[in-house]
Amino acid sequence: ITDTLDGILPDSASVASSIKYHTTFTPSFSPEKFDDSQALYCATAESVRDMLIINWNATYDYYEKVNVKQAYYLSMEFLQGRALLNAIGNLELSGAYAEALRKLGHTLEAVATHEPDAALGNGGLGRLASCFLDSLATLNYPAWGYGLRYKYGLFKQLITKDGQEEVAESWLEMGSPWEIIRNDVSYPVKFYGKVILGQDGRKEWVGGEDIMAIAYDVPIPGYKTKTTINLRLWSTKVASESFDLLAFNAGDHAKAYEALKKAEKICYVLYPGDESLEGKTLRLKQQYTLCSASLQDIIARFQRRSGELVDWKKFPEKVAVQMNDTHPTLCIPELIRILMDVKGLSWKEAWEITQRTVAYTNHTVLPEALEKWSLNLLQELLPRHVEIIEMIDLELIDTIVAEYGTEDLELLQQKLKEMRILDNIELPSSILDLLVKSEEIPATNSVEEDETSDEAIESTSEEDLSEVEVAEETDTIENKTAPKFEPDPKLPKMVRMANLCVVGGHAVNGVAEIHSEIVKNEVFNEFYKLWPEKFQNKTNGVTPRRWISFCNPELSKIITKWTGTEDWVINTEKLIELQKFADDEELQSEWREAKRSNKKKVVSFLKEKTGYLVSPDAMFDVQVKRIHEYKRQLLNIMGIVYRYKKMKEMSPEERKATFVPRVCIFGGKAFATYVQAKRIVKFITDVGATVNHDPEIGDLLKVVFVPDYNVSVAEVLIPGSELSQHISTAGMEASGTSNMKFAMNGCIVIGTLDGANVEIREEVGENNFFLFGAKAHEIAGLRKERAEGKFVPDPRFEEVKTFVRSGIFGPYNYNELMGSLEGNEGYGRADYFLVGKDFPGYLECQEKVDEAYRDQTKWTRMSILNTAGSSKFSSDRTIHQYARDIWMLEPVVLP
Ligand code: 26R
Repeated sequence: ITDTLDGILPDSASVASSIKYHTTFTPSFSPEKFDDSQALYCATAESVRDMLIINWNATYDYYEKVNVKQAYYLSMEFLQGRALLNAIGNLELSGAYAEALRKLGHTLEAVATHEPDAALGNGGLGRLASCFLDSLATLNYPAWGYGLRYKYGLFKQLITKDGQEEVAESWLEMGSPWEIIRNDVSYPVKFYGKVILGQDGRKEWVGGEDIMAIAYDVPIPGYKTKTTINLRLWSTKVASESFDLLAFNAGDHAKAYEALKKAEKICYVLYPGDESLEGKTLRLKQQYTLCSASLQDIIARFQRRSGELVDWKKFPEKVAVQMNDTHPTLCIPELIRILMDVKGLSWKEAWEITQRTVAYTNHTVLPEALEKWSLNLLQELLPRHVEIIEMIDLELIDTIVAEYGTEDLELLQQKLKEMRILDNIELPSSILDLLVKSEEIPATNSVEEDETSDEAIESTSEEDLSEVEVAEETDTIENKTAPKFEPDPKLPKMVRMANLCVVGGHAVNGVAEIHSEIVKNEVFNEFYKLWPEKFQNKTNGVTPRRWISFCNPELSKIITKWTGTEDWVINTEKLIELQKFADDEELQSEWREAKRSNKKKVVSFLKEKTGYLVSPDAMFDVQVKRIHEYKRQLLNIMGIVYRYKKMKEMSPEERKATFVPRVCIFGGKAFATYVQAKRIVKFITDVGATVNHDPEIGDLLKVVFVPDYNVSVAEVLIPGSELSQHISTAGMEASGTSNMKFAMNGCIVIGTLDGANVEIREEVGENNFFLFGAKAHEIAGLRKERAEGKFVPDPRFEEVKTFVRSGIFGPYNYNELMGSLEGNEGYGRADYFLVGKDFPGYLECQEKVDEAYRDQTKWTRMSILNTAGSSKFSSDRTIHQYARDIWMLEPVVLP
């Protein structure tokens, strides 16, 4: 294996001897288990790790030596999945490893299945981060990921008779061969305490609670390159001085243990429940730990590489920090804090450096997912950061006042209300003074106004306030001279993290064209008007290594044959070549054969996981993604119920003539406290239980819910799917990334004009995409129409709801679920997601799908054209754009 040091790829004999070496000398399992393929997995992984370490070190040393500019991708989620086949594939050692294991009496595929998924993420955002790391390494960009090393990844989903149940997933139980603990890389992270004025007039944050963050490095190999970058994950432990040895020795073990637990629990789970104050505090501690440890590390590296002369102004020339959504927003005040309080820079210098360094990606426009933190909680936990956030807010207020002037105070008030970082928090008195003076009102009045501006506001009673409101409504002249820039004491004081990101960063991007338009024109429109140059689009992408080459070797072989090169794995433009052969009979038959073979793998997989045996002759129709109302799994299952009902009404002959046999596959996790999503899971499994056991239906329709959907399940399902559903209410799915993976693997999308669907349809051609549904710009009007009672549902929709309510799918009460699709009082938002509105269009579109599938030549052509048209959706393209437009980063190839 050490041959790798000289750039020589080991052959199968040296691979086999390395594996044997590790079965003996890597003591993470007992020797009597030599033959166990679990143990063999560990030894195989260890032998791969050796090579990764060699390449990791070479990459790191070179970056140190030439002092490169580095990008840092900060993310609360990395959804890595399994690493073994990916690493072996990237190292171009698939052949050698397969052969070595064969000699040892095993297969590489079987050995690989012993690896637990590293599920340190929820869904799209986390998987995107992992695809980005693969592209960064492959394209030789000096970049690192920073995240948290959660002890329990995302929960494991069990499907029981009650629907979804969650159990802890302890992915580290067997240890992870892919991580390297760095006991020498650790940083203190502080919470609580207070701010004092220290020496040199600098602010100092003292007291409070200290923990330590320790680095675990996960090597990320690039494809066909020596470049191996780093995913640095922080784990937390007690700072040794916080361990109460005195108490422990006095026998008060519980007390001594307290600090220990407090520190360690920060990295227990991803997204701990945040309904309680404890939960909220824990989440904030997680976010701050990620930001603080990563920035201390980045700054230490910058300083070390700078040598004797540290020029802080050069920091943005050496460092780019990308915030993956708002979760790492605290980077902004943390960087400023370190630069000012620790390094002694001025506010102006620190603020400028920070803005030039950080950038923000938005991944959702759902209002409930736009993070806000309570000012009180932040104040308590991070007092110095709140001071800094107040300074940033003040800068912003100045900008807004400069932009809109003080002529029209109502306009100004409205702008401040919409844009400020601090929500529902009094304006600083200096600004209030200015506003009052600008109105040239009598001095006496001005004094009064001044008094109410600060502390006095807190004591304003509710009656006073309602008077104010009345006065405002009447819009009198007095009102114009004394507008109320006062907070509402009934509402909590909050910090809007997204606003902080937009103000504190030099770039803001959405993740698909339509989403970036919504970001500019709706969500952050006020900021867009102020700084149009900050706003960008970076359409998401996925790595073609994991998502075609490694998960679909059969299709890959065909692609290589027909494009005449393996280059498409790194240069997906080559896929376009396939267009020429879309009607070629030979390609068509090879293409169908590969799909069929992948479908057979899905058949055995489903049998093993669910007990259902499905026919590979049926169309495989798949919707796998997080369960969410906006993603409309309900629309899909309501369509299936309609299909089932129609089948039941027909004679066997008519049934066969009308419908193409389908296997409808669902998968996805519902957030543990998301009641409506869990009802949807239950509903799907109940429909499956009825339909799948109906002898009249047989293979014409099967409905299967795959439990515990994750990256490795996706790697089996996607290559074996034919139709894939991306049917969110238009305007609500920021991008979607599995839609890209499906298209690459020759699955045809049925979808709305939402997220990246829009661009996929453009690329693969509208004839090769099944489109339906309301458009994003129509949604608001449609919701209004509904609210006014003007919406008349399609009789087929009413028919399905009645059918469901009849109890045909078992004793569970579906009233609430069906009610959410109506305007019923008490059921909330009156089909907010417009399932009823899009239902008829969806049914008609599904009829077209059946029709297309009957003509297998036509279908195969569509399938080929999907793969051929998916070249844009490689994360390599996305990463090049980030590097060029946001990070100003150049590739660095190791000598
Ligand atoms: C902390 C909490 C408020 C929270 C909100 C939202 C935590 C996590 C999320 C996940 C969101 C941001 C997410 O995963 N968004 C998805 O990002 C993908 C990658 O850009 C998109 O493809 C996908 O459309 C979007 O939903």
